[in-house]
Amino acid sequence: MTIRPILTVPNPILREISKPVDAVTDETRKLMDDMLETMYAAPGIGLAAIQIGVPLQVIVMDLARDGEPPQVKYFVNPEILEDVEDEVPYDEGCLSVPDVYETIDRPERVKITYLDYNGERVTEWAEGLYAVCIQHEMDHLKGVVFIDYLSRLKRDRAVKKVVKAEKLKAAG
Ligand code: K1U
Ligand code: ZN
Repeated sequence: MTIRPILTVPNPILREISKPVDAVTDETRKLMDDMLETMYAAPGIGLAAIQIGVPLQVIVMDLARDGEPPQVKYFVNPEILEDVEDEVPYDEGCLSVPDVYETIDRPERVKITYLDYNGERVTEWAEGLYAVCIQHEMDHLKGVVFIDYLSRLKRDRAVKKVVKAEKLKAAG
């Protein structure tokens, strides 16, 4: 498994629309393995393929808390079938916008369908952090980053903060 670099804003690749995967093959599984390794190394609780520069509809997630056994989930070609009207706020972060956390409102429950690691179809309701995270990750597949829900002022500040931090990192 390989840890791959995570793209950060304002990299235009993060704005690309991800394409559906034709079939879940060993190549797709290798991508998912690399994504999981990359997500754990970051560390994070979710990752979309476009965040490592691959424009395919693939997401990995592990919502286990410290000390809990892993709860790894893989999503290929996920779709939202239904959501509820009620929205809940959550303080979201994003590995592509490091060290920025902002409160975003999203539907509290969503019914999703996707192919898993073995290419089997799964259809289920997601709620709580699972609902927040899958909606955040599925936004990435549409080229949407969570700061897009903020005011222009807050969004610009967030991007500037990331660019400055990246410059400092590059300078050593
Ligand atoms: O960049 C990403 O898409 C991953 C992102 C997922 C996410 C977090 C919170 C709300 C919605 C979506 C992250 O993983 S940010 C890092 C993070 O939340 C975290 C990191 C270490 C421990 C616990 C959480
Ligand atoms: Zn993100």
